[in-house]
Amino acid sequence: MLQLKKFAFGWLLAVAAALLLSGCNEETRQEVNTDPVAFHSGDECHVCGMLITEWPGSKGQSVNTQNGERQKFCSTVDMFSWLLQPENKALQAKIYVHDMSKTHWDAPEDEHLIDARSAWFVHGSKLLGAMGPSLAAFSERAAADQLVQEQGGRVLSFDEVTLEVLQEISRAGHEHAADMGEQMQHQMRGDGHAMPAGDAGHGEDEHADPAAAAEHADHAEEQSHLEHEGH
Ligand code: ZN
Ligand code: CU1
Repeated sequence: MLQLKKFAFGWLLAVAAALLLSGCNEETRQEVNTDPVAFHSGDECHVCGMLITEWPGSKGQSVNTQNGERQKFCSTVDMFSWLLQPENKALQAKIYVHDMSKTHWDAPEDEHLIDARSAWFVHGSKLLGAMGPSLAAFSERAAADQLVQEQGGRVLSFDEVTLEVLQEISRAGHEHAADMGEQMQHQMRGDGHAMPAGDAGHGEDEHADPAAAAEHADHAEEQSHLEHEGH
C-alpha cells in the first residue's frame, strides 16, 4: 500500500513538472514581439554595417517569429540580399519595409513600416537608396506604377525580387559608381574632355568611397523632390 502511494505521488510530481514546463514554454512563445521597431541613429546595417538612418530610401527589418531575433538593414536591397541567402530563405520571419507613398524618401518615418511580403517594389527607377540603385517599396500597386511612369523601372512583388534582380542592381551600382568616379576626375582636372575610361569605382565596394557615397545622397535628394510633388 505504501509502495503504491509513493508511486502515485511520484507520478503526480512528474505531471506537475511537465505542466509547469509547458506553461513556461507557452509564456516565452507569447513574449515574442513581432511588431516593427524604430530605427535609431546608432543602428548599423546587418549586411554592410552602414549607419542606417544616415541614408535615404526604404529600409528593412526582419523579426524571427520563433525567437524574436531582429535584423535591421540600410536598404531593401541589403534586406533581400540577406533574406535570399539559402540559410535565411526558410526563416519564419516578419519582414518590414518603409512605404514610400506615405513618407519622405530622404528620411522615411518608422510609423510607415509595412509588411514587406505584401508590398510592391520598384526596381530600376532613378531613386537612389543607401546602396545606390534602389528597390523602392510601396503598399499600393498604383503608387509603384506611378513611380515607374515618372522615373522608369518596373514593379515587382516580394516573390519576384530574386537573386537575378539583385545581380542587376549590383551591376547598375557599379556602373553608377564608375560614372561618379569619372565625373569627379573631370571636375578635379577642371576640364570637360573625355579621358581614358579608367576603372574608377569598378571592382571596389562603392561604400569604401565616402565621396561617391556622398554623391549618392545628393542625387537621392534631388530626385526625392520629384517624388514628393504629388503629396
Ligand atoms: Zn546595408
Ligand atoms: Cu550599404
